[in-house]
Amino acid sequence: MLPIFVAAIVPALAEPSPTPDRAHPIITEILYAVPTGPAGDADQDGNRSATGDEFIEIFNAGEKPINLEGYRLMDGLPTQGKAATDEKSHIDFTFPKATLAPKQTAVIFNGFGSTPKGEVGDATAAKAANDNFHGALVFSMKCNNQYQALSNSNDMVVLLAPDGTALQCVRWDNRDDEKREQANRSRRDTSGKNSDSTKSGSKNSRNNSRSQPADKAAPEAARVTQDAPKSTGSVTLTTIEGEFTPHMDQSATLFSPGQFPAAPAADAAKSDPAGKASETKTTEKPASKPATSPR
Ligand SMILES: [Ca+2]
Ligand SMILES: [Ca+2]
Repeated sequence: MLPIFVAAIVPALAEPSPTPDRAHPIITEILYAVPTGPAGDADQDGNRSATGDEFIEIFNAGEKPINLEGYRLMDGLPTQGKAATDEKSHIDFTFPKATLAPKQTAVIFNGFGSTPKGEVGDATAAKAANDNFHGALVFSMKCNNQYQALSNSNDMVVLLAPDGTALQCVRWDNRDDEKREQANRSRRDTSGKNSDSTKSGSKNSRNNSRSQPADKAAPEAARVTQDAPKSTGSVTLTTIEGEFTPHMDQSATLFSPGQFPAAPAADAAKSDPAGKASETKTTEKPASKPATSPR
């Protein structure tokens, strides 16, 4: 009897899931475009940094603790024979051993030139839950140059399982149609002159992820690929099954690192660190990036 039973349920289990797998962490919020002024101080270190305050939030939506060791966040996928980390401009963070409890979040800050408030782990070791961020496990990627950041106009974040499976890709493209077409034309010209896609997939490809076959490509390879909108604060899921929306639309605050789901708009002002950040008297540092940077 058992073999028949198993045969009957296997096809159902093999159906592809349209939503992220709860056995793994799920990307629930991304701050890729840090707001200007003191309100952009997402990591609560007293300074707003266009790069350092960027963050990615993941969430354990399942019923069991998840060991984060070996999970990896990247801003693209490695291609055959070439890691996406060849360039110093890429985001690439692999988690150390750390237990993410059910319903707990982890917040991974860019960390360039900044140190998030409270207990902060890094790629070598986790620290205790951080009460400044709703009890999240907080990490710093300790990015060491201003170009190691998420593009405000066109980029992606990919979460990989310890076995290398691309679990979830969240991408955005805020270029207008003309700029996108220009970039695609330029890419086609480049690839016409140079058939080695690994070479053409260098700096140029960072701005062409939708159609670029090189190191920033292949969001289609992820089990789940989601499009995120343009946003003046972070982009966030409202539910695990939902879509990414501007955080402001969800709770009238710019971001809520460590809190998922975001508080409803009525509660947001008293519970959200973004609200506190906007009241904190901080001196805004000029953006650390050149004015021409699209990030
Ligand atoms: Ca950015
Ligand atoms: Ca900061």
